Amino acid sequence: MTEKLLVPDIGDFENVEVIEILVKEGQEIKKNDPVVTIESDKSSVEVPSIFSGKVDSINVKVGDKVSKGDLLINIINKEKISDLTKEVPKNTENLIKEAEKSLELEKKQRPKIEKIENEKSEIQFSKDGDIDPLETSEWLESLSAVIEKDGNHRAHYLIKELINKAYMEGANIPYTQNTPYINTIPVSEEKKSNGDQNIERRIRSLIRWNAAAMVVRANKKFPELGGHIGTFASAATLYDVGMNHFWRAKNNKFGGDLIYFQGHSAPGMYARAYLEGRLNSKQLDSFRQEVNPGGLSSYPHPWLMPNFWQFPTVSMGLGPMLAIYQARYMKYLINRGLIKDEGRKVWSFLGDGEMDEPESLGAIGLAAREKLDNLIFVINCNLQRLDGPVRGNGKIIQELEGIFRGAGWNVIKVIWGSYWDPLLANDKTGHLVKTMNETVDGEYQAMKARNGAYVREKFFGKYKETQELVSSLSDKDIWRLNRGGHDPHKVYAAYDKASKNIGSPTVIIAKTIKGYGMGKSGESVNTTHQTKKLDVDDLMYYRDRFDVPLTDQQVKNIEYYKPDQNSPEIKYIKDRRLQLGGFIPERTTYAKPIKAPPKDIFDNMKESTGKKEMSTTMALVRMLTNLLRDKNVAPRLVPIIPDEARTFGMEGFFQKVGIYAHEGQKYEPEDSAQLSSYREEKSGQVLEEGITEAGAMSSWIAAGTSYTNHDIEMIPIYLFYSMFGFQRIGDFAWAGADSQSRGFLIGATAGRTTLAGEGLQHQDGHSHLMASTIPNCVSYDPTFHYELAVIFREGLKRMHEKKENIFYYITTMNENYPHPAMPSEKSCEEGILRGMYKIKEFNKFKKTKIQFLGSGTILREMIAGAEILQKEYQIDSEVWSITSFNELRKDGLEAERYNLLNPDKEQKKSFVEKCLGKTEGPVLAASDYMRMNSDQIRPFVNKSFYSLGTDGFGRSDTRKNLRKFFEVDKEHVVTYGLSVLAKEQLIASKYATEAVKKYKIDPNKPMPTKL
Ligand SMILES: Cc1ncc(C[n+]2csc(CCOP(=O)(O)OP(=O)(O)O)c2C)c(N)n1
Ligand SMILES: [Mg+2]
Repeated sequence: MTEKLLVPDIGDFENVEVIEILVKEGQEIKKNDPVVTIESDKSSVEVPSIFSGKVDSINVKVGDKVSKGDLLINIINKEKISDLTKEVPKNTENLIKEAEKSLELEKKQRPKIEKIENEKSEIQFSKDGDIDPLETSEWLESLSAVIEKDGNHRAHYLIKELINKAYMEGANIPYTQNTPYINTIPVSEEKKSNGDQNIERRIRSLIRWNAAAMVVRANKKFPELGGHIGTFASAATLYDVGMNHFWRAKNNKFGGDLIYFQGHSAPGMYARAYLEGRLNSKQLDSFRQEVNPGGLSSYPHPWLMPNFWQFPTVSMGLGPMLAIYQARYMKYLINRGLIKDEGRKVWSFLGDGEMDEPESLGAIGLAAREKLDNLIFVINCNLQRLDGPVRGNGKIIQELEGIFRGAGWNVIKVIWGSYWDPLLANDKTGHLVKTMNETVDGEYQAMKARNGAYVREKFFGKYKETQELVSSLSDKDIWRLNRGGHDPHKVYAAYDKASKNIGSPTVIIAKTIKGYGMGKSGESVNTTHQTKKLDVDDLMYYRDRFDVPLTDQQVKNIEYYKPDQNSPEIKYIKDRRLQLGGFIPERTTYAKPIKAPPKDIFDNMKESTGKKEMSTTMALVRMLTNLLRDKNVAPRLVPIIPDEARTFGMEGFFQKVGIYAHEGQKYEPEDSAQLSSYREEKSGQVLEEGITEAGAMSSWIAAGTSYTNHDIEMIPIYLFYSMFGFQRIGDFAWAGADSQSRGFLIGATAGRTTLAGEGLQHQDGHSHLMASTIPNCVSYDPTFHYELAVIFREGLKRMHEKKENIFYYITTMNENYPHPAMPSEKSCEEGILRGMYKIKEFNKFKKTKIQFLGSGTILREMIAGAEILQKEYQIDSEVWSITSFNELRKDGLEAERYNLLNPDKEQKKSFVEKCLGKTEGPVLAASDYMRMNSDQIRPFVNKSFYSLGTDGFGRSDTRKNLRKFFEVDKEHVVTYGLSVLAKEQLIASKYATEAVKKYKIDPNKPMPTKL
């Protein structure tokens, strides 16, 4: 029977234009196949069929205006579906089922309530302030009985219920997110390592030594090189346990765990790679000397060591956020069925000082919300940052515990080493834990800078109970009481628990000593961070401290130590890595290229839009819609939006490809009956990030480096307000570039006068200049839809087919205007890509000529100005569309450099010179950005050059008024054009003077930069 496919509910729009018919009469179509594309002035959306069948007749044509209920096509179908609203969007019932499924799964994954056969904990807490000790002990006994009989979880449940009850009865319960200042994992629950502890310690000592030697040798040679010893010295055990037992490398059977190393601990990774035979001593001697090939980079930089480092982390705060979004992206790929779920983990190593960065904590809520149990943070709490203590008057570990617990993380504190276990077990009165709780970090730090006697006096001496506790220990014994982060048993137990945790991310907060083992030259002293030179005595101490088998003379020579290939140490270290699948860190890629879409995919964008007006943002969204029909490209697109989809007219994507949500959609959206309803789905494609540019950028980097971290090439397209791009998250962009991310950044609503009403904080007049600071960023400021299409397709080809390590920054605007057809000259495409081509020539009078160079929306002002000059002043001109001043400058600089270095060879011409060399008249250039943007090509123009631009603070007003204010409207183009010609003595100056009057321009108005 024949069914009528009507225009569904499209929200508040009426009379929207049909811009594409996607089916033909007689064609067999399936349910959900797109039938037509309709476009309002804000967005374009495909209308899917709600029936399967054969297209009987098409009732609309391109250009028709339609509203809800209008007939689109008749379909001869087999199954009858009567109620339209039931079908748009897809069956809500399915969504609910999916959500229920995920709830069910979660329930299954939840750890079973097990009775844990704990030895009765011996740790007790001081009873200060207890008004009824008997009653307290009764309650505590009851609790112990519950733990004994029904396990920890039951006890936890009862406590929660008690708290709830007290709260409802009006009790003012003090809020606490903290547990006592002791290890989270009780001794009885510690999983023991099966590694050879002696040999691991020897290996660790050699790594420590070689790392320190590398830094000291470099600085002995060239004191300006710098480097850090203290950071790795504090973290060596944290890394070693991971390397020997937990971190699985990528190989042909497994995708590999991803480790974000703390930037300043890089020397330790080089020192281990040296023992593993991956680096030689010559390379170690090139630490921080990278200009010649083979040098080792100061910190993790994939750009500089592309086969070694995976993640740039040294700019504090970027690592934690990138790691969170990496873990989230890994789940995204799994949930979209693009990679297998192999239980891979993301580990991120952080400094306690680094946690001060807002970015470090900025996304921890997301990690918990998305249940990222594939993520493990390890915070190395050596209690110091660069200048001094992190929290001298407080306790960083407790502070972080509270923050992470509050956010919903699984928190594992590793504070005390095994030597403390018997003391804690004997702490019958609770005074030891009380002292631990009361001592602030400044004291803890000072104690480790002194000696055992000092610790006895200051720490254990506080209470007579604690004094007694250590009365049988010598000062040396007290000095040996170690911190958790230096105890491989405690670290192993924590890593083991973290790796098995289900349903939430884990943070391991480990207490260590900065400069561990460096003695008076560095251990726990405020200056440790910058210690990079050790004198002979210090080196001898370090050797003895870690039993490194070097003679005094070898120590004086600061020699590296590497045991023989067949030594047990080298065999062990290699065997451990073999067991874990290979070496870490290592950066490889086996991703297959994505075939760029056929040339004709954007053909419709090369035609004129006639009178129809459209913004370049809209043109871009149209292009993306086209791309979603290309079978190679479509599944690889990762559209990323920080809560601006509607601003950019992208809400059609919600239905078409869905919003990624790891739990699916547990609710029926308010707009469920509408075509562009808000659809969240487990396999959704859009990353709708909410209002976090830093988070969105982190997702972009994760997707843009997918080709190396997951061996699958993906195409991230991140759309944002251009002002909130580089300016807001420039450091992430720099790290993305270092990571060799490939993908598109789209600075939408760009241009200081084009985004009219939004004002000073929104109007971008400089993002292109910022883009130009990143060497591998290719940037464009196109005006017309065909320019955008040519640029975008080339970007796909260069990045994702040819795998060039570049990324694209393209600005798009929200001003609607008609778009002409692409000029037919063959050279046009090359010009668009290289940065300029001639778009118009006014050649009627052949007397006086001027060259206009414009980009973005201001090109249109120039074309309009050129027309006025022709019509009213008989002045000819050539108008050039500048798609990228940045690209032109790069090309110009290269030609200039070549010419200067090769004065006797044939001189190269810059592309600017090739274009403008033979033209007549002076040049006037303008864009919707600061003059510096167009001034970039000034050195390559062999004639008088003037520029206009939008220097100064933006402000809200109409586009017309703004362009007048910044002097980039057509009237100013005319006036300045005349004035330039007068200055060049090509016309009389009176024309310019008259124009100033005619257009009511105030020549005495201050520079807009001063207003
Ligand atoms: C964004 C940023 N700001 C400042 C620095 C300079 N810096 C390098 S290390 C450091 C102190 C780090 O302390 P912490 O995070 O505790 O690491 P630790 O070396 O103690 O392990 C600082 C301020 C940086 N690398 N990045
Ligand atoms: Mg620190």
